[in-house]
Amino acid sequence: MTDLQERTTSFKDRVALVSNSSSYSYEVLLDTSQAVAANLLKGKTDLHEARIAFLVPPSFEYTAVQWGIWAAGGIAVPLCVLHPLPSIQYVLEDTQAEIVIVHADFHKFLMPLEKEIGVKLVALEKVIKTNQCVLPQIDMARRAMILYTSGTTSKPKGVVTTHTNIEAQITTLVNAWEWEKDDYILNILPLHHVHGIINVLSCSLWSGACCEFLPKFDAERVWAILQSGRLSLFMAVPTIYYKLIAFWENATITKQKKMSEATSKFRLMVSGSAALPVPVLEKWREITGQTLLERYGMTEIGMGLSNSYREERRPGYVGLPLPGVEIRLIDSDNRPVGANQPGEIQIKGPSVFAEYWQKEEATAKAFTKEGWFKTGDIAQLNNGLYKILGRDSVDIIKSGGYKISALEIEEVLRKFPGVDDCAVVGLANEEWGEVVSACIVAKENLDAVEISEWLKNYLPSYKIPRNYIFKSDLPRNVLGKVMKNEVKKLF
Ligand code: MLC
Ligand code: AMP
Repeated sequence: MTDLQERTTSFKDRVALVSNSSSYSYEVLLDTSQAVAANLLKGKTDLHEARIAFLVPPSFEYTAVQWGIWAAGGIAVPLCVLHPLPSIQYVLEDTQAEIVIVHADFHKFLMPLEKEIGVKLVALEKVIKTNQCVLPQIDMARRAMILYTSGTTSKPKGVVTTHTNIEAQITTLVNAWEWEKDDYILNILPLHHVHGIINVLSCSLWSGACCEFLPKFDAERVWAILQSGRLSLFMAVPTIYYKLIAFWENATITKQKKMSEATSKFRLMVSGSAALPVPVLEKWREITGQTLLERYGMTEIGMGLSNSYREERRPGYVGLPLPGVEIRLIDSDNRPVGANQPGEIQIKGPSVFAEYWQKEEATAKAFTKEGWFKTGDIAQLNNGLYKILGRDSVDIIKSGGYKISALEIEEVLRKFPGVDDCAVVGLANEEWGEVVSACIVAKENLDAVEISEWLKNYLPSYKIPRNYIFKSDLPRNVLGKVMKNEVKKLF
């Protein structure tokens, strides 16, 4: 068992999860995850870091599978329920996962991959059925999870974290935000990224608290749950706060009053994964009385910087390093910068990931000689708190809290018949942070709707461009490189 699982033996009778209208105690979670482990081991003593992929919507079963893989000594590879087949195939091939645990809703969808790449589909019901065996001792230095993140390469990279990394990512937040066993949180985030997996689900379970799942965001349903009186915590990306505000604004005055009263009682509300626009923070404070705590994180590091739980939360700022996180800001000549000067955020500490899966060169490139992880984000220290200024790459887009590689979309777009060349950029937008937008050079007249429909075969909805323009050429510098900032101006 991992430390996370061991801890739960002290809260056995407490409710761990609320999922599909049922409650599950820590004891049931532990027993079911041990059954998953036994069903995966099938007589073996240890999975020895075999990659076990799973396509299961956010739920009790998702959690039991994740814990079961860990208990059996495997590496958990959560797949995204929104991804089309080619994106899933890429992850399965990259991790060389031999099996995928599949929820019944996705079985038919994944079936072609059994033939195509020889992966074995295992039905979720089979994996969670009662079973027992002696479980291996898990060394905390072992690899635990691979999450895929888009970056400055066209294909996403697998971010490998060990059990030690995960524990450090959890405990720093539990301490800083004073999680306790009486907390109750709603999870509305996807469970193939750290925000949902670590900040919400794992922190809750570490604390003996309760996590309720709502697998698909819906402003009306979220408002109903926020008003139920059972929640103490809420965490989301800025787009979700934007959408909740829009719903509140459209409600009657009587309903608005009820919503405001209920949310004013929360212990803590957190925003992250993308810059929180100050007007959104201010509006949320006006309607709920809650000053959102903004924090900064990344798949590779968990959370790095956070505004204070007890002291000043400065709008537009992300606060100070979390306990155990070392941070420095570095200029383009690799020298630390002083206060009020912009520099790249570099991070060190036990929460920083181990490696990009089977990408030695990319891993080496991501760290300095002294072992600092280079985030690519630019920040500055003003009056004692950090402010994020942006990123060093125009090829990374953040939309709805998802990190998206412009290069990945361009590579697919270039295959659309008639597309000669293209440049994908993120256009600033208060609701989405940035909106994916494509400038296309075409041999013939092309229809944007047709392009979007075709792209959906290869990319999830959040990566599909929402704006298109057609030009005879792309703006380039003297070296022939496309100037993305000029492309943005064309829209
Ligand atoms: C969807 N739509 C978009 C869009 N996504 N439009 C523009 N840009 C986008 N990115 C449109 C759809 O086409 C549709 O339009 C409508 O919005 C509803 O679509 P949906 O698919 O139902 O969207 P919804 O479920 O509302 O999604 C919004 C969301 C989602 C905010 C809930 O994006 C989300 O879950 N984001 C969280 C991502 C996350 O967890 N990131 C953390 C990464 S970890 P129409 O016209 O059909 O209505 C990380 C580290 C850290 O970053 O620091 O945390
Ligand atoms: P991901 O790779 O999906 O984990 O996204 C991590 C990236 O999200 C970081 O590198 C930042 O660019 C961005 N990010 C996360 N939190 C914040 C924040 N509070 N403000 C601005 N950007 C953020």
